[in-house]
Order: sequence, then structure tokens, then C-alpha cells
Amino acid sequence: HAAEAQRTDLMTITRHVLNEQGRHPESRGDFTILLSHIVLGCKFVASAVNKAGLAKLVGLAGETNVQGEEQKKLDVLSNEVFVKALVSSGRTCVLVSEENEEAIFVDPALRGKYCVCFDPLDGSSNIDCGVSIGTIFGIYMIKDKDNVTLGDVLQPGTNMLAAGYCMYGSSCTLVLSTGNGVNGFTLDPSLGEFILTHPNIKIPKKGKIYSVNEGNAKNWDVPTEKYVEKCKFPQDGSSPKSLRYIGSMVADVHRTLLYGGIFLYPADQKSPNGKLRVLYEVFPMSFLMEQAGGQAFTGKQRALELAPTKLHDRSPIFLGSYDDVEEIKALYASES
Ligand code: AHM
Ligand code: MG
Repeated sequence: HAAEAQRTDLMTITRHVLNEQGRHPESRGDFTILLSHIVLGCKFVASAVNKAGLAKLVGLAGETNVQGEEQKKLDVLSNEVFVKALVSSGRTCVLVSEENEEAIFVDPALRGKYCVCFDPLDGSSNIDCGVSIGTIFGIYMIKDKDNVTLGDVLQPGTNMLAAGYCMYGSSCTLVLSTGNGVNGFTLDPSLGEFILTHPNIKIPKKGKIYSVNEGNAKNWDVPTEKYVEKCKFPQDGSSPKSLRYIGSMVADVHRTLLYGGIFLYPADQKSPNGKLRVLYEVFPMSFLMEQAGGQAFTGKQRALELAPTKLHDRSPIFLGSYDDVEEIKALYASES
């Protein structure tokens, strides 16, 4: 009976969010409309990513293809699609994208109450070899949409209303939290719909995997160095952890969420604030981790409590299983 129900009673992402928002009837319609525009962007990017190799047959990025059309780079194209989808939803007043130096203030006639911070296509180094890449987004509510300023965008992550990512991998998976747990949806290409496949994701309390660009080790600080040493040569009789590093934050975080473990992009002598950007990389992923029962730490504080001062601020980040992040917190505490 359950299998039959699964096949005929499809829990699409729209249906799921409408159910969840039942608690807030006043915002129900607006958030659902906003989300459906984000989902549209994700479907477009999924389809473009699938054809990325084939696109080379008709023309390379920056060149003109046989139809005489300019070929846009995938990340530039994805950004245009998301910006247009979000603006046309009529539910946003300000957008922050990794691809745009400045915040985008939406035309007053099209303004709604939401602010969306996003990285339209993260993991750029993996595009040309067909390895998983993704889109990351975080959503805030703006108090006064008619007088929105840059200051409204630079909020701590604790004010975030919803966050998610979409991974373009061996399947296309969208993971979302509206502050009430984490759910995963897989794109059914034959339906063009995201279907609930991973309800109520909880990250294992402790993991067996660590994920870091170890090529930066010579520039690490002492706690990071000690932590990774512990992963490889545990002194408590436990087995060493496995190392997995894809180099796409979405894919590395997705694995961490499902299998447990820790993902780190620490500070180093060359990049004292690490590499990952607070508003559209660190915050959304930290929000999801906490919602799944894990933790996210910067080396100094709870990641969501950071107060960004600039749009493209960076921060070191350690996120994943509760117990694994506790260990890194202890190492930083003993350092100071
Ligand atoms: P990008 O925005 O240029 O794609 O960089 C972000 C990516 C993340 O997806 C990933 O976690 C990280 O950069 C990997 O960096 P590195 O190549 O330094 O290990
Ligand atoms: Mg990025």
C-alpha cells in the first residue's frame, strides 16, 4: 500500500511548502510563489548543466555558435536566469548574487517583501569536467520594502527565514529548510517536478568523514592542523576518518548532511577569512546544518551569529555533525 501511495500521491515541493506554511496563512501565497520561481531557476540550470558538454559541439563559451548566437558561460547564464525569475516573481525587493558586485534593488512596481542572497552556480572549477555543482540560496524578510537599504541585507544569519541548495549531480536534488527541519526533493525529469524523497533529514551525531582542501595545510592555523591530524591519527583508539573532497561546496555539504562528518574551509595565512562568502555560502549551509541537528562554527563563534559588514564578506567555516564540530570548538577554545 505504501509503495502504491508513493507512486500516486506525489508530494511535490510546492505541495510540501503549502502544507508547511499552513501555520502562517498570511504569508502562504507569497512564499510559495517566491519558491516556485527559485525552483524554475534550478530546473533551467539543471537542464543547462546536463547539456554543458554538448554545448561545446555548437560553440564554446564566449564564441558565436552556428546559429550566430552568443554562447554565454554557464555561470553567467545561470545568474541571469535567477535574477530574472526572482524579479518577475514580484515577491523580492533586493537580491544579492555572487555574480554581481552590487546588490540589485528591484523596481518599486515589482517589489515584494523578500530578500534573496544566492550563488547561482557554485563550484565553478568543476563545470568543465562534469562534476557536481550547485545553487545556494538564503531568504530574508525585509521590514519595509519601500525603503529597503543595504543595511537590511547585512543581517545576521539567525534572521534567515529559509535556505536551501540545489545540487546538479548524478540526480538533481533540492534541499530546503523553512526553519522547521530539512527536507530533500529529487527532480523527476519525466514530470519536471521536485518530489519529496528525503523527508526530515537529520545529520548523524558523529561522522566518519572529513572534507577539506588539504593542499592548503602549510598555511593552516594550529587548531585546524591539530584537528586534521586527529582525523588521520586518532589517539583514542578510534578508526581514522576517511577524506572526501569534491571542491563543490554543495556536493561536499550534501554528502556531509546525509552521511555525517565535517566540512571545513578554514582560515589560513594567505586567506585570513577563508574563502567562502558569508551571505550566500556560509549562512544558508549553516542554517541547514543547524536545522538538521548539526552545528556550524567559524573558529570564533556560531556561524549564524556573524554580522556581515559587506555584501561579499568571507568567513572560515567548520560545519557538520554535532560531535565533530564540538571537537574543533574545543581545539579553538584551548588555543585562546
Ligand atoms: P567558486 O564560487 O569560485 O565556485 O568557489 C567556491 C567553491 C566552493 O564550492 C568550494 O567549497 C570551494 O570553492 C573549493 O575551494 P578550493 O578549490 O580552494 O578547495
Ligand atoms: Mg561560489
